[in-house]
Amino acid sequence: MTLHLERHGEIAVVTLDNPPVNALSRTMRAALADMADRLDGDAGIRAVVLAGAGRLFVGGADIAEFDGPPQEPHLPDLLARIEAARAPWIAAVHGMALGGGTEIALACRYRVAAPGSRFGLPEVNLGIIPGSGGTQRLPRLIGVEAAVPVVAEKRMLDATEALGSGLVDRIIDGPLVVGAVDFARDMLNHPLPPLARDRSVTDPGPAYWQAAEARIAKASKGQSAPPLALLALRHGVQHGFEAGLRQERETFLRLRAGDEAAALRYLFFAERAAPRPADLRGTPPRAVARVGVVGGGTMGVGIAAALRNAGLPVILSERDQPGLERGLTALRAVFDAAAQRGLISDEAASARMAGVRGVVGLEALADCDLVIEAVFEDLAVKQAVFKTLASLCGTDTILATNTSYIDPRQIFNGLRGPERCIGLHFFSPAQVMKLMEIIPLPETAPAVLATAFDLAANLGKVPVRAGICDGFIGNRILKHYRAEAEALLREGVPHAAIDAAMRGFGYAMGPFEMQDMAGLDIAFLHREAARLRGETVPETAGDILVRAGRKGQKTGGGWYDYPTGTRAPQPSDEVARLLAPLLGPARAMPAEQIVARLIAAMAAEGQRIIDEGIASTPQDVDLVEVHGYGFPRGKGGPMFLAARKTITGIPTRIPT
Ligand code: 3H9
Repeated sequence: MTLHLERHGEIAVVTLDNPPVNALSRTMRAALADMADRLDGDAGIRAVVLAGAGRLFVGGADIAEFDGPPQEPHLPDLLARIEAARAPWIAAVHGMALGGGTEIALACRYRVAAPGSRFGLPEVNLGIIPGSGGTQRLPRLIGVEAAVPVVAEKRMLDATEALGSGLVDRIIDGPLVVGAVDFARDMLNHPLPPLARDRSVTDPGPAYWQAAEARIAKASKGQSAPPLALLALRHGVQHGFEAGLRQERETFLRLRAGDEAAALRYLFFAERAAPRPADLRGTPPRAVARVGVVGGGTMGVGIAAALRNAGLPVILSERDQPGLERGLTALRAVFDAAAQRGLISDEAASARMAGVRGVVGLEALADCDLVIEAVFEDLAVKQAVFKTLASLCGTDTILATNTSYIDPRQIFNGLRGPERCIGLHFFSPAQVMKLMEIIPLPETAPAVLATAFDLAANLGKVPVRAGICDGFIGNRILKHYRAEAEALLREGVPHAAIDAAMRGFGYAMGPFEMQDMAGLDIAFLHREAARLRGETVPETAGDILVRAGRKGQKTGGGWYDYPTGTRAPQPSDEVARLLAPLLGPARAMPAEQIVARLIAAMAAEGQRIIDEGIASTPQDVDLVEVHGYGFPRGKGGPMFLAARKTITGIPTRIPT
């Protein structure tokens, strides 16, 4: 960490140099406070330009410090010190100013920016609100209506918008610091504008606040920070800067010390560690320019869409023309839906489809750098696909299977060049779900593994390496989650109560509702296959329902009834009758106890998975749950909760 000082005549240039993102760590804050004192004492200095070294201005406060108590000098005090400086400070922003980075710029007398630079207050992503005046200074500079989306809804302002709204005073084409020094010289001849804190702000009135409150509450899906960020901003608008600042700081400190912020910080660092496993450092990935996808079903279409969304040309292969037509139609529907929802333009939707070549058979995949198989989950079918591919493709074509359960060693057994084979397990819908389980074989070459991680990064996925076992990480835990839910059911807890408890915890749906949506038959067939292999798999309640034709929403009923045309679950008399012999006497159980039982079961299996080396870290297990299975982000993950013991009822020692 260094703070550089250069003098350009009467103008001082102070450059923050704290790689990788110039975070405002305690030492950086202390150095800046000392620098402010030093420059105030230097009568030859009439203005100070504050810039950042490297690829961005400032990425915010140092998040790594948030697990401990706040340490002096506090950022709000440093910003007040900069505001009180004898010579005006001018923030020169390039790349990004985020969180405390935007806040320090707001405390400066002026702001100049490089073209393309962006300003944001993404604190709510970390379960906190801006804690150094962002909720107070921004509305005073750009108005309430423009500030609310930035403060509470993660909206970023690019340099042009920032200039238009009054956040930025000048966009500097050419070298930023040179331009900022010129700007400073120009400004010496003008009276100083008021500081942001001293500017007036107009209250937009009750109708505006009501609408903003409703919008933000809806979008924040139970997370507490966004509505509280709005509240702090509103308090300052209605009660003055100092009162607003006090409310902001009090809220920031309370949230910072809470469980939700701890969970979100934990995931922030886990997500950044995941794409860069230590053992692959120094192993360059291979270039992937031509990708083939085998199978035009739901998974193949989703994978093809994810590849196209990342700009990769795709060859989609099906075994016959009708299958290919269905796949291409489904793929077009994905892009059209994205255009209809305003996520991409109509032209972009057409361009994405134009980058797909549909083919019948596997011959056209011979020249691909990577082929991802997403055919029916059947060993013999997958083996046949790869046997043909291995005979068509060179040994440098990476062959990947999207199996969700089958041992990839069996799928690739006996193939030429096993070092180019790997499992890439996407989650449905693959163009949406962030998780990608990467399953290397013992023979997989490090460069192939590195290519898989690189591909995940290009697709915007969260990669997690998994060892080989039944269901890898995610589906193995899912099995135990469902088994525990069924154990509760047998103890007499109604399945609707179990679903409601898990929804209350933060899942979009409970375990039984989820089975109804995904279909009960897949897991049933999986159990039946194990039974056929001679394994002892006890009859489950799910088996009873499937045998009665209740496979979920698609058959109009599973755990619940779904009267024609609805997706809203209704209690089912038939289910009650079918399961009556299996269930204990009806019993009420508090929701927290239900949640604790299910999370404990997940954490216990997660621990076994780590102990067996199937997952490398508890963080990896939690990333799988959060990004592949809908575990509520604000809760961190089962391993996080088990380690923190924040849920009553989770055993202090996870049984192994
Ligand atoms: C805040 O400011 C609170 C204030 O309101 C009040 C305070 C009183 N701190 O993402 P990357 C690390 S809260 C510490 O891979 P990219 C990151 O862990 C903060 N470390 O790069 C990684 O480390 P490693 C508000 C940080 O180019 C490395 O930098 N700010 C921080 O894809 C590279 O990160 C935010 O929420 C940090 N603030 O994206 C912004 N930021 O190499 C959070 C990054 O060891 N950061 N690191 O794994 C980001 O959104 C992205 O990192 C950024 C760069 C866009 C900056």
